[in-house]
Amino acid sequence: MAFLQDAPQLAHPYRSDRLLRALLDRALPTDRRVALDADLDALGDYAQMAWQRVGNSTRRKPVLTQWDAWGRRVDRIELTTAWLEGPQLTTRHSVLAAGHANHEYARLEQFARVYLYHVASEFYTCPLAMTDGAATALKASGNKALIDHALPHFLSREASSFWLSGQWMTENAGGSDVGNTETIARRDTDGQWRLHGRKWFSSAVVGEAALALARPEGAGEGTGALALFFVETMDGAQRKPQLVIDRLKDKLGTHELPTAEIHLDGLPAWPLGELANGVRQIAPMLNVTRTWNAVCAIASMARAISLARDYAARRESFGRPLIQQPLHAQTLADMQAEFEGAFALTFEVTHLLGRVEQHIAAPHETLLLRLLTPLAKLWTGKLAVKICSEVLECFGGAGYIEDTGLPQLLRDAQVYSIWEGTTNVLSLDSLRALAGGSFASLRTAVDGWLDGCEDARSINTIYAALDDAATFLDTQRASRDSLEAGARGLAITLVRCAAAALLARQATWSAARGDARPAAALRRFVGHGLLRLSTQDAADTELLLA
Ligand code: MFK
Repeated sequence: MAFLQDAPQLAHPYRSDRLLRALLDRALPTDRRVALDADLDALGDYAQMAWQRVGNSTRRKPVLTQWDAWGRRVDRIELTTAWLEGPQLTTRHSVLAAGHANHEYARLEQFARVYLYHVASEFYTCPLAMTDGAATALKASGNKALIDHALPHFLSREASSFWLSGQWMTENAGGSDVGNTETIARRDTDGQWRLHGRKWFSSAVVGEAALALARPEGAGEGTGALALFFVETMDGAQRKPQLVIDRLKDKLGTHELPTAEIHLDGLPAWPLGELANGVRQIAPMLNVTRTWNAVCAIASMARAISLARDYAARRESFGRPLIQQPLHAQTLADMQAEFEGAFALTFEVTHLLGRVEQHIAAPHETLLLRLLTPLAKLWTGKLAVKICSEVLECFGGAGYIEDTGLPQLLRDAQVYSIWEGTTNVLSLDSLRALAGGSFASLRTAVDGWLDGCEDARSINTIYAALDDAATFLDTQRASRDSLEAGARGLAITLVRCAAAALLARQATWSAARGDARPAAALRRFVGHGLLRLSTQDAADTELLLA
């Protein structure tokens, strides 16, 4: 019998995830930790089932049928099985509702669920993120009528009353520069606002509602003149005729996600607040969806690394299992350390978000959250691509073959650095946060995270990198152009410092319980270096682009 290689097996994503378990053990009070266990276990079961199911089926994309047999416009979208299961599964396990519970750990517990569910969800998490963001922006708006009307649906624990919400922001002319939005809000003779325009990326078009940016007719130009509106998309079981789906996008990855181009032809709309400053009003939504982005990115890394580790133990070459080959082992360990840093950082953001939302955060924590949110998003987005690419290589040729299920990991990972703002947009956003004084907050937080840490070398490296970043910020401030040119390097340096300090906190806690692995992750992560500052010559940049 010729040799046949065993496929990688997916270890139970919750029961076998020592990182998640240790984080929850450290961060949660015992009663909360115990209460959470059943949901996480069930979502881990679902993830394992979904991985096996996908391996036995031909993947399928959603299908848009625009016209019925008799010529009526129907814009019907057939979804994949995981998408059809989404509403039942996520309401049963309170994936959204848990995040809006009234306690400090609400967001941490919610995102532990998201982390376990995401890959199996086939990016159903994308419209869930939008819905969570819409719920958050609605609450921030204080618009009681809309809150009473929509929030119970967005946060429902019953699939039958659950609504998905979209976020309709991106347009052809707008892109990242949302101030170029062309959609117009016009009042009809009854005084009802109606939206007219074209939205270029809608990943929740199968939902029941959306928050949309539009320019009230006659308002000025730019971001400040935009207003934020709530819309509903359905008339009973039918999509409203003023919402037309032009086509589904043909994307590099996230194939199961029905991302659509739509146009609005007088869709009724209700302003959330004042008829201006819509970007300011949608910002709470952006910060929540960016947190989802980071959590989904680390979930993809966790999946990729888990499969690579399993395979390394099964696959023998050159006389021993791959995991015993020194260079392969080092490659896996290097990835693991980077992943652990990203994991620690991302879950700290979720905990901070919960603290800020519950109004129990110290002032420095509020500023810190404002800084760490774009940093977590931009860093995990890039790291997911790097890790998923490396993992494919760990499988050799098999990693390049579609029906192993592995190439999809890389294709899907590429979305994280684009979805909800590119790396550069987020780097510039981190400058906004730094202008608000968040650097000092980061230093204060790092002091706390390093409390009790006995790894002097790591401590010194973290503080030295923070000092260099502070000097960089001071010297570059004189020129906005050079500050912006260096924003990505600065952002990644700061986020690596924060992640290292958080690894140190976990290492201190785990060492006291006899687990030496987090300390190894800290040493390895710091060993990869923290500084990524870039002071490239602007004249050279010009020459290189000429
Ligand atoms: C899952 C698979 C998905 C399928 C594929 C998807 C592919 C991607 C599809 C997409 O389109 S995803 C959406 C991507 N787009 C974005 O995320 C938007 C990117 N652009 C930005 O983030 C800009 O920074 C932003 C539009 C938010 C602001 O740009 P501006 O025009 O320069 O606005 P400005 O004047 O700086 O900010 C306006 C206000 O918002 C200011 O407040 P004030 O009015 O009080 O001064 C800002 O401080 C505030 N603000 C901006 N960003 C904020 C914020 N406040 C809090 N948090 C933030 N992050």
